Amino acid sequence: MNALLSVSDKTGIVEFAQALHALGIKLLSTGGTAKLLADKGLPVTEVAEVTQFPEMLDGRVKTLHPKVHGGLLARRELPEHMAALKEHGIDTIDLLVVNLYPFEATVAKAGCTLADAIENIDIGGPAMVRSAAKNWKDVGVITSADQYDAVLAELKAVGKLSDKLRFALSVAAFNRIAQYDGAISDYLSSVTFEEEKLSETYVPTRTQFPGQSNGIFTKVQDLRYGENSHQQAALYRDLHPAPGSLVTGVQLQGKELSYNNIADADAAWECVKSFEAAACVIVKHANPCGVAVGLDALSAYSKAFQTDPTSAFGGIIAFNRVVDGQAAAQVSKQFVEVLMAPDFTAEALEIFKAKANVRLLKIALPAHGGKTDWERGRNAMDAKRIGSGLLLQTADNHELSLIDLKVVTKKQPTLEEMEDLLFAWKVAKYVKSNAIVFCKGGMTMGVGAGQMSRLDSARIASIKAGHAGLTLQGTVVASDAFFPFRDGLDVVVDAGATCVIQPGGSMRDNEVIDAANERGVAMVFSGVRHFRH
Ligand code: 93A
Repeated sequence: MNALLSVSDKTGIVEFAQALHALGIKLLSTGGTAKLLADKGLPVTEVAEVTQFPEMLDGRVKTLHPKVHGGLLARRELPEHMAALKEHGIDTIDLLVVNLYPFEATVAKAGCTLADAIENIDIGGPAMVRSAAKNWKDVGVITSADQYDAVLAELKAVGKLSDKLRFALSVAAFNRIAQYDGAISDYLSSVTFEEEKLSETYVPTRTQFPGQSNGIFTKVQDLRYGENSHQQAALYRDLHPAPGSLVTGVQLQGKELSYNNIADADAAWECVKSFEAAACVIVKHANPCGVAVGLDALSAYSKAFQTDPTSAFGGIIAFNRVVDGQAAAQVSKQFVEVLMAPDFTAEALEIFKAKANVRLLKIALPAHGGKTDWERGRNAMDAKRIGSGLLLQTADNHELSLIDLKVVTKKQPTLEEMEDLLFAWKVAKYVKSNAIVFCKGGMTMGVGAGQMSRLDSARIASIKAGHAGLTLQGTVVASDAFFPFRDGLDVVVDAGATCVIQPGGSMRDNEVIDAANERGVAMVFSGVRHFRH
């Protein structure tokens, strides 16, 4: 048996080669890899010796040779293939170990020149991987150090690889090549071509579309079904997920997450992680049905639950604080589908053990005070599938601060109201449009979501508050987009709101401001809209 080893990332390669050698497998290798193995005392033949052709063009041509590809591609069961190998003095290559030039890591470095990026496009490596993966019936192809153990285990046990493992390795190899080519195409498409600047030291300007690994996804798992049981589905994640995103979490217990669980969990998690104070978000059908901040997880949850106990049944709950025994005991009184938190105390875990179906997810929060959007765990892109197409946009990462607010009425909001306005505004961003969110004392008091008419969202929020036994007297209200007419404002003031936040920018802003003054309420403009469709 012959193995060809050609790796850029040399982690574990010496030990792996030693194990192959101990099994009597002959080692072939390219320049750098061969030198490392020879230095460790392993008998290794250089590919250049086999091809009788030196590595040339600064290593650009090392393995692109019929003696290599013939050895990889020949079908062992076809006598004419084997005769051709014999005629041309070619040995079979039965095991290929390749990892590619580090293109992704190179372009991820700040200040990477175009020349450096191009030089890190591997040609010979992927060519060999494709040859071996195509001929999976006869060749085992290893494209990651993670696979060394499984391959050695089979070789040691039965002296050869099973069809099953060779096929799995082939699939993994083609996935890796697709990912690699995706990274190259993604990078090159992001480069703004500036002819006048081209030189060896030119660091290209890159546009955001497509950018930074967007468009390159890896499959996490197949899901049992999609939004409905007749739909197939799988979960993919960005090649480089933002720190603190849902896909970086680990499931500690509970049934497998469903498609809808994941969609709702993401909505809850994205919302809860936007708060610095201890917060709890309860989501149903992709909309928050209770959000609150409090002194700790327990108090935030107790407030959030009050908003809409009926909808909270079977909800998806997210915390941005460690869930302790007290919070766990309270939460476990309700039926919950998924529970997310940065961590759970041992006491909390013990309580949930009795509820084996509850899916517990532990997700690290992104670091506060990160310098870049990335470090702060902000997602770069947002995508929506349309019939045979894809809508891409940068994610809605806008954050409002006090100085952005413009009071447009005679009445000024109180300090307390200002705080609630900012809270309500934050929540409204995560509610499907048209969104109307009543709040008071750091909790949602009524949420109207996803209606085609803003008026209906306002009415529904107020009806729901009534059902929950809450009064909207003295609440603040956030509207994710402007009121086109005064009627929407009248509905929320009739319901009890005394203070309103909305983007402003309507042709009839004056009519709405006059109405607010007439009704004696305060109104502030945020200057930004948060549609979420
Ligand atoms: O420059 S290449 O595109 N041309 C080749 O013919 C070739 N053959 C192997 N890159 C090539 N490789 C790559 O070299 C492998 O994919 C691997 O990443 C690397 C190992 O080189 P060395 O053994 O010299 O460190």
